[in-house]
Amino acid sequence: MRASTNESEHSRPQHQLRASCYTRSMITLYINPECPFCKKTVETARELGAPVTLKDVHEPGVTEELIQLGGKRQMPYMVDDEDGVSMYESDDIIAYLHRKFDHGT
Ligand SMILES: N[C@@H](CCC(=O)N[C@@H](CS)C(=O)NCC(=O)O)C(=O)O
Repeated sequence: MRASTNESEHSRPQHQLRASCYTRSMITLYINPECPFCKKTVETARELGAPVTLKDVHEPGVTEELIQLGGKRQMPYMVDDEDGVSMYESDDIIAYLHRKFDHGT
């Protein structure tokens, strides 16, 4: 018996299709890749096929940009240019991404 019909194989093309609906990224996530709060936020964005641009605070100028936009040095921080929404707090960002991109359930 072959294990060729598992869930992940079938769901992958759907994610790709969803991601391809967008011509450009409108969500920016300011992250530190080692930060567990950032990791779970990025993972959710990937699972949902959300069009996200990641900005790593280790890169020159990114921390300054984050503080200028949000007012403090804390990661993750999300900016949604399309809807004019921005926020700190990983759980709030994850809930927001689900509301905006999880059309499956
Ligand atoms: N409650 C916040 C906690 C976020 C947090 O503690 N982030 C840490 C990195 S893991 C941070 O921003 N530290 C400040 C710094 O690295 O300068 C969340 O869930 O997003």
